[in-house]
Amino acid sequence: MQTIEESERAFLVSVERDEELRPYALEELTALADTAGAEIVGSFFQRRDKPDPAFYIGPGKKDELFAGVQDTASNLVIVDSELSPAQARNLEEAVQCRVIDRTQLILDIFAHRARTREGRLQVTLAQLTYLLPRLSGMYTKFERQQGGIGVRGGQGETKLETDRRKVRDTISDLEAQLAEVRNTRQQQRANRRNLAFPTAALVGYTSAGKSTLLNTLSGAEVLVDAKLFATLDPTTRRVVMPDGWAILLTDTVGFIRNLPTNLIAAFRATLEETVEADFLIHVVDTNHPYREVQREAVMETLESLGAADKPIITLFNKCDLVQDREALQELILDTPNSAYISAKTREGMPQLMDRIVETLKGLLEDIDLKIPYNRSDLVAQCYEYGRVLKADYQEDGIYVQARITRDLAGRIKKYALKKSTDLA
Ligand SMILES: Nc1nc2c(ncn2[C@@H]2O[C@H](COP(=O)(O)OP(=O)(O)OP(=O)(O)O)[C@@H](O)[C@H]2O)c(=O)[nH]1
Ligand SMILES: [Mg+2]
Repeated sequence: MQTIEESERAFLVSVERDEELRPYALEELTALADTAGAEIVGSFFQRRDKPDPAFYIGPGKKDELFAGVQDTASNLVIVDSELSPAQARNLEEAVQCRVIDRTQLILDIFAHRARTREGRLQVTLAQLTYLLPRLSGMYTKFERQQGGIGVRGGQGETKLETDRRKVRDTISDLEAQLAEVRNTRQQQRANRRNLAFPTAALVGYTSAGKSTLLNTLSGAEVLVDAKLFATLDPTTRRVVMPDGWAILLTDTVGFIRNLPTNLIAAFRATLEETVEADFLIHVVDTNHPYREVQREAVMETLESLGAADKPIITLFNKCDLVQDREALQELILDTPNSAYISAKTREGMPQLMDRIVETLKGLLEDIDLKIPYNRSDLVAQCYEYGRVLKADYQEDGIYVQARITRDLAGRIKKYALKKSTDLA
């Protein structure tokens, strides 16, 4: 299901309380619209405490907006927030052309980007969930007479009722399919957890450089793109630190300001990689003029996912673009557990490794074990999922001093000689 067609002439509309956000709001919306394939021919910004409940923009501005749309011969208006069905309808009447909102725009991009079955199911489900309460308003003269799923283009109540039922049926069907895919994924994750392997997730604003970093660290070939939301489906790679520590690192979908909550819900499964990780690596585009707005949006999203209290390493990426080294130093001093790096030039990789190792140590436990010879596989696991400080092969068993993940420690604690102590 695709909302935007190549080279539609789009006119952007943004309402913000904060005048200072004006250039950013429009720039980001431009990048999104451009990613979706629209041609941006004009824009309209209004400083306003709250969007108008009926029109989104102030009703007094309708004529001005209409003139702008006319002058630029636009055939599509893209609004920077999620619109209520009424706002969308009224705005369409006011500007006399099709109106879509930020959610539809992001969904459109996601629809293009989804590669895996789960990704595609999630996007379609999110699209239909978005569509369902809006069906009644969709039979306007501005609606395109085509549409991938056959729910558009009709007239009248009966058609509406049939369409609603069809959409609901499709939604249940998609949910059932997704449940199945999720089962498989959960199984895979459970298998991974069994290995008690430390896992980390790369999080950050879209285009911060997460995929570039994963590629740099692991030699993976993850799609890197200057466009937004290059990554939609998660990729996991094993990353080995120079002194033998290893983690499983997952690259996942980027966050964005005003990410609608139902979209977050739809991507819950994908984002579970983030929620389940032992720690997070927050990649920041250091040179971005609205870096702090982006950092805040990421932290808010993490909070809504219930992942904000995990250990976080903050990486100030793209430092190759920053001239002022002192400013970088200051950022590091101001931010706990942080480093500045360039995923591109590899600057700062040793510091990043240090941060990872330090964070790992915080996740590990010191443990003294006496392992019977018939369970020598556990010794191997200690080597693989932590650090073996000493292994002494005595007659009555293998005496092992190790620092291992809490998961593994929990599973083999019956072989512990004394109560384990947490590493400070
Ligand atoms: N100069 C510079 N550019 C970088 C660096 N890291 C990434 N980039 C560029 O930033 C853009 C976005 O990089 P990605 O790795 O795709 O970003 P991402 O965070 O994975 O983005 P999404 O998948 O969209 O969330 C690309 O054009 C990269 O080449 C860096 O350290 N320095
Ligand atoms: Mg990416």
